[in-house]
Amino acid sequence: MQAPTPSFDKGSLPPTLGYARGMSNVDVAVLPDLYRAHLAELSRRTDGVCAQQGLDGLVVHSGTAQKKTSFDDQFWPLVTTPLFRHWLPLAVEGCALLVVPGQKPTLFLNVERGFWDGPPAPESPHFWPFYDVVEIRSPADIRRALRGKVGGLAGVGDDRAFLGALGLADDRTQPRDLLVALDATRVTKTAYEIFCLRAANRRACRGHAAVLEAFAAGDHSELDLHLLYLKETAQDDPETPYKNIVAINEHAATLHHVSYGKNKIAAQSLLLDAGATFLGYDSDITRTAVKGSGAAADVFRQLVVGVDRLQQQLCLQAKRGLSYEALHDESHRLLALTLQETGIAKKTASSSALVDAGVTRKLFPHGLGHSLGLVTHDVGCRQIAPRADNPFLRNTSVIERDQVLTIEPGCYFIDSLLAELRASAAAEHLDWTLVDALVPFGGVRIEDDLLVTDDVVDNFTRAFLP
Ligand SMILES: [Mn+2]
Repeated sequence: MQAPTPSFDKGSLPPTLGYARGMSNVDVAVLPDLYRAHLAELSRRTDGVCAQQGLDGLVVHSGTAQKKTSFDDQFWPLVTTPLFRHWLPLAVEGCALLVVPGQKPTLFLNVERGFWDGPPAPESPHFWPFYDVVEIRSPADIRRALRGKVGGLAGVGDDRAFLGALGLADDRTQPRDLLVALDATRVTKTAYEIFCLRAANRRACRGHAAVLEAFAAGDHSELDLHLLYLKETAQDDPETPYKNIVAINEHAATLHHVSYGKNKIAAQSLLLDAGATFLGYDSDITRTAVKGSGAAADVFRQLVVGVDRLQQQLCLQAKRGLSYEALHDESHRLLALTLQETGIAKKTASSSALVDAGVTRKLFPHGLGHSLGLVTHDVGCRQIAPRADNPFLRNTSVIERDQVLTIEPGCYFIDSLLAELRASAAAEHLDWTLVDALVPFGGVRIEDDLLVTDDVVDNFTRAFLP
């Protein structure tokens, strides 16, 4: 085996990987064994895909940094493709992995460096011994190393030009059937992946706890809370798995509110949807907090408690054999009950009428959740489209053991959707004076990440955060 370039420290594994401030570090002594077993399982699954697709092997591209605009020389931070990250947590552009059934995988490691910048060091060196490393400086070097023997290979990644430069035929770069089959290999998680996803939860929960504490203690700007979260989780903004959603008051009705206000304001409610990564695996967590007094604040607080309770009920129901879409439907039934309890729905409206008339879907317009792993919204569980009344549902699979899922019901007061509701026959079911009083609170979402096991559901998030 050729040694990796000296710019990468191959050194021995540190006893712990420390991230979040104020909490004990993650013990990583188990990583090499977990990773060995992960690679064996990943190889087994990939071999199956190659056999099914009639391929001799795969070339997996790491990624190419994207320019922000052609008028400048600034680049977006590199995000490696999940196809590559499934194998190893190395964030270097222009690398490729050659995977051939029965052989040790070859890592074509791009060592071409200018003097302006350099690649980030891997978070952990545990993966190096499992690859034959060949140093390259361009796709042409890979093409030479393959010596034209690419007939039976297919290439996957973001960048068709890169794959084409390896000599792969057009119909062997990014074949759709192959990508769908590879997505499916990410649906159930290995013990290594479960370890990483749990650690990513632990890291994010520290940030959530700090932001919720600060929110309760005083007034802040959304930007202040965003920066506090980054500091507490030791993440730079581009390193988070998705842009933090930090929404005070009515901003919580904007489902992806990421344009943080810079002024300190008197807050009544806060919705924080923020995650963290661990060795390339994501967490995705949402909490909603309320403070202040008054009749409307009391009802909103009751709504937060109600959504939190139904969310925990749904987590307990996420068992193998159930279709995720049925669980999504169940979330609407439970939300209707909460609308009755809080008085948002009139006593004359039955819970089934609230669902059938579309009231719950105007107040909770997004899907119940999604598969989680190397990508925050992983796609392998949405191989078939949802029903027409669940257009944004990202998981239509049957729940199975070793899936990692989010459960994230919500209830929002979104101007455009309230206008549609007010103009419809279903308007009679709601107490509009109360709804109008709740608009300044924006909305509520509660989201946990959980692992489906044989019996009990393993909730990663609640282990670290109430
Ligand atoms: Mn989510």
